[in-house]
Amino acid sequence: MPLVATPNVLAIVLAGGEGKRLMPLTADRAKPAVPFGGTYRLIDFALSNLVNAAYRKIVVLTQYKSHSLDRHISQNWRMSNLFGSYIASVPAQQRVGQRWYLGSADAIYQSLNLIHDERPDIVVVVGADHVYRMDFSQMVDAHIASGSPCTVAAIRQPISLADQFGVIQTEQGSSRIAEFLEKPKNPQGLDDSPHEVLASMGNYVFDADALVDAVTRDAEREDSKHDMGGDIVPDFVGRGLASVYDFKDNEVPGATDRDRAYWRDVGTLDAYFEAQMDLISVLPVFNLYNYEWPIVAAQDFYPPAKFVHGWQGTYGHAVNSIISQGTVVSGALVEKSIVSPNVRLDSWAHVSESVLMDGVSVGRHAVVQRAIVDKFVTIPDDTRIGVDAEEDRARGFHVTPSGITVVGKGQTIS
Ligand code: ADQ
Repeated sequence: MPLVATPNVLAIVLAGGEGKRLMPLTADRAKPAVPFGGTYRLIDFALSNLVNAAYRKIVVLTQYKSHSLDRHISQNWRMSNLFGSYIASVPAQQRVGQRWYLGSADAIYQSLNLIHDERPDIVVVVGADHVYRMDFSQMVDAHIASGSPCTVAAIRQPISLADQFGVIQTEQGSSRIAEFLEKPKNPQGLDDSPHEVLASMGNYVFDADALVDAVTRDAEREDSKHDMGGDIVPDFVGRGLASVYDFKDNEVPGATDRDRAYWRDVGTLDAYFEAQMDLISVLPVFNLYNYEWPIVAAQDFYPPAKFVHGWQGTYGHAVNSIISQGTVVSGALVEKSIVSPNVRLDSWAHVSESVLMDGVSVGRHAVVQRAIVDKFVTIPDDTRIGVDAEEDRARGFHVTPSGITVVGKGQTIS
């Protein structure tokens, strides 16, 4: 394939995952649409990274409960198609038969018309459910320099998490991938660090023709799950055609020593919760305020957040917290929490170490601690959430292994 100095790059964002481990937050929405950090959705990290890297031809492949994701993309990521720029959400269309996407590789296979139409040199394929900053153009440069048709972005992770990732072994002294095991049970640690593995980040760069060939062959295979990590990458590796791109070589402008090479898979409720608790620590590892590589938040037109005295002169205040626009803290105390737009907190309410999503209302004297409360839940006066795990389970709330109570969208609380 002739590679030109500035290759024509098409970006494909895989956004069709169910995110079962984030239930109940994914009961009603796709995982990439799960709200994060007050005013973001998980997909905003991948899209911001692509746009900041000056990639402007982006298709988002959606499938599972995609309504709120589609709406989010059309409202917040509309791009003028000047000079051929676009961010388009593409739902599963059953182009190759009466079935929805099987796995992520099938999603690409069923959308090959997009590649045929765009005729890119390079296709960047990224997941939509991680929190990080990454300049994909540096990975594309490394891909071209390596001469491999397939490049996999990788980061070191604790060996205890290996069964959640594709684990990579490279040839000695080379970036060529010798072995790729998808979610292995007993992987080998790294030579220089036995307690770590080199994990795939689920981000790939392909020569376009090689990707088309691989997903087309894969579609014929009956023993395939049609999965990028489980089938397509191992196919390239088996043919000796895959290289690794080490995420620690990626430098985004404005990064601090603390957040350089920060990457979080927020695929479990506990990881999702912890990543948000990091944001509200005094010195967070991940810096939302790096405007040199902005992460674009939802563009809603709410009034500013407001803090007022409530009943009997109660003091409305918040500390070590993110409070989003449209929220009114009336005589309540908020500590170490993420409060999304349009939340109401009433007198004597005490919210700590919690994530409250859009439109939640917290009544008088209510106590909410170590909890995630999904959109538009009304917490009546005097209610306790996150105080007694047994009580929470009995009321039908989910309690995570580390004791975080999750109240799903639309759950009623008595
Ligand atoms: P997982 O995240 O477990 O592992 P998967 O569930 O396929 O893999 O999700 C990857 C991305 O594809 C997500 O953004 C998801 O939303 C999307 N997706 C899944 N099925 C899809 C479908 N049918 N249509 C469209 N999009 C779909 C992957 C890799 C591992 C790697 C981890 C890193 O397989 O090798 O280590 O990501 O987190």
